[in-house]
Amino acid sequence: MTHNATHCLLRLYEEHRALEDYQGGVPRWCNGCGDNAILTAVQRLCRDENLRPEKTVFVSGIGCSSRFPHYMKTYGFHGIHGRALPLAEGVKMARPDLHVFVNTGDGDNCSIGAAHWIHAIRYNMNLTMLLHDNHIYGLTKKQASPTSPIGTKSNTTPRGAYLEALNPLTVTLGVQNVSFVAQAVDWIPEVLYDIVSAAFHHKGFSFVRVIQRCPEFMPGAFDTWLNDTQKTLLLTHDHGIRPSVALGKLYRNQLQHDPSDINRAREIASGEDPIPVGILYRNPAVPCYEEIRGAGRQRTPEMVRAGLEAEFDKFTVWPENRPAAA
Ligand SMILES: Cc1ncc(C[n+]2csc(CCOP(=O)(O)OP(=O)(O)O)c2C)c(N)n1
Ligand code: SF4
Ligand SMILES: [Mg+2]
Repeated sequence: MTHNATHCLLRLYEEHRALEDYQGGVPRWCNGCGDNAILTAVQRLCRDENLRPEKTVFVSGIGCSSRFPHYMKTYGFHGIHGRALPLAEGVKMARPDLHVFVNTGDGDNCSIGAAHWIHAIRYNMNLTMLLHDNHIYGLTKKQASPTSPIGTKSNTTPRGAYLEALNPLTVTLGVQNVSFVAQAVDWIPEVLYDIVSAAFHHKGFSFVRVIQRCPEFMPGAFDTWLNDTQKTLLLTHDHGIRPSVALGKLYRNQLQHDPSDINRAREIASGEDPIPVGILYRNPAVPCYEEIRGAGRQRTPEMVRAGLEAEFDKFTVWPENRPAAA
């Protein structure tokens, strides 16, 4: 065998990655925490897509769910509370060639980070966002979040949450330029994987809400859906999720939904009993901000400095003896 052929074979061998190639630190989440299922789905996706770890970034805010980047053997940025999206947008703007994922919680994204969320939808950058929605602030030990159902007893609402919960699906579907919205649950791994995969392949901002169990602070909160498969409305379509025969037999409450129909998506998103699971909306034709703005143009530090100097010069008050322009 020639040297070149050996080299090619070695490269092929090296470039086929296994699950372990994406497994970072040992997760510190509680036993039974739905975040574990989300991590598994994402690691499987990375392996199946053979993503290059050095070309993949996970960006998060603060919360139990936001510990996600530590558990991936890729690049990562464990950011500050509510700011996962602008950080991820900065990464994508500077390096559009990277695969950028965002992991955020219902508190992180829907409370302190809500303004960034709205604008991220409108900017439609090519990012995959996973909203780990356990209906509670987990890391800080049980405060009500915007998605806590009315009546939820917590440290901040000892007599029960006063307000109707915010619906992240209808919010997202209401914003200009929305291009991908899906809902998964941590306890149906097949659909969770298919949705994460569809979101990854979507060109634009893909918003995935994953209903995530928190046995520590919300025990039993999702039992209605877990105990009765009829309470789940599985959205199926040739352009959406196509469940396996076995899953189809288990989840018989199904609806053929064309994800290009935004009005129908909004109607379905409003329903909570049964809970819709699948792809609600997809429109790959919405332009991405980084393309409109020509992100990633190669600029040397000298070019950046010269551009800044020129901007500052516009506002300079020159002394009487202004030096003659060179
Ligand atoms: C500016 C700021 N305010 C408040 C906090 C405290 N804090 C940390 S995580 C968190 C809520 C996390 O909830 P969520 O995003 O739902 O994540 P989970 O732990 O449930 O995964 C809060 C309020 C903080 N770290 N920084
Ligand atoms: S507190 Fe809840 S969200 Fe946090 S790790 Fe434990 S089970 Fe998961
Ligand atoms: Mg939470």
